[in-house]
Amino acid sequence: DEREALIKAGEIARQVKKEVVDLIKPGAKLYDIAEFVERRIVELGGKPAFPCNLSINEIAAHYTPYKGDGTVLKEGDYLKLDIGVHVDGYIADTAVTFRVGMEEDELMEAAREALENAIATVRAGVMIRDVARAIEETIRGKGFNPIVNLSGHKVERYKLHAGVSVPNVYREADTYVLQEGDVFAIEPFATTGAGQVIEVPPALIFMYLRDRPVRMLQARRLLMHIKKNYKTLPFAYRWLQDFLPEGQLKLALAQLEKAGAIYAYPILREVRGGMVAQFEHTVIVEKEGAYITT
Ligand code: MET
Repeated sequence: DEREALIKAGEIARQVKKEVVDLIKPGAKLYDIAEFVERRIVELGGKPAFPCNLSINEIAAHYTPYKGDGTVLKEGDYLKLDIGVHVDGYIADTAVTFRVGMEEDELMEAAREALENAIATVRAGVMIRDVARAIEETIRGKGFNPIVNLSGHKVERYKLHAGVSVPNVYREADTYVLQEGDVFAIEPFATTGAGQVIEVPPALIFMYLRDRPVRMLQARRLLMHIKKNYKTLPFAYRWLQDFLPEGQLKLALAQLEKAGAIYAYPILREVRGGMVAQFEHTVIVEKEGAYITT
């Protein structure tokens, strides 16, 4: 059933997080890490719910390598590894931050403790703003800034972002009351910067939105391929690099985006270039607490 699939997806995510630790070292290629993560997810009986996100330093989220990407880890880098697994559409979304070749520092600790404190507030009947307050107070209490325009999110079957957000800051208006059985991805982001992200090109991650007419034959073929293979979940540019040659692929994706058939996720960078740390778990809301699936 539903809960079983959520739990299985979470177990796979947890296992892959454990295995990937050995790959995180200076000189490692982001491409190899992403391919390892996604291959292991499949070998363990799941599917990627979204491309393995590997975002370094001031990049907060939504970077995923492409074929030919030469990016390597350097000692001291803050690497956010954000993993998504689904089993029959039931999603586990989890993230950790590594400091390459170094121990956890206070910035990472702020994000990690914010996640712990946020989860400690979760139970049916609690308002989102109370979860958000725990995040904000923990991060500010350690002298860092929460990122105001990033948030956790409700998760539903084949829907990674199901409408309700869990911000990193307290806002009076966030009065949604957690319901027993709700699934939420909670993901505090702490930064040494101003606490805001901006979108920067290129987009390396996309998501199917709706069927739209497009002129280019290859774009129509691509849209059918995307819909069939990834449904309504985000997919990587990398996953399509064998489907079409680079020039055609870029043109087709641009046309599909312009037509409103797909959504493009640009890379998210801290506005002042501050370092960013993130920790994330997926939880099922219960009467007396939270069941952490990841
Ligand atoms: N887990 C991240 C998020 O929820 C990345 C998904 S891929 C766009 O936004």
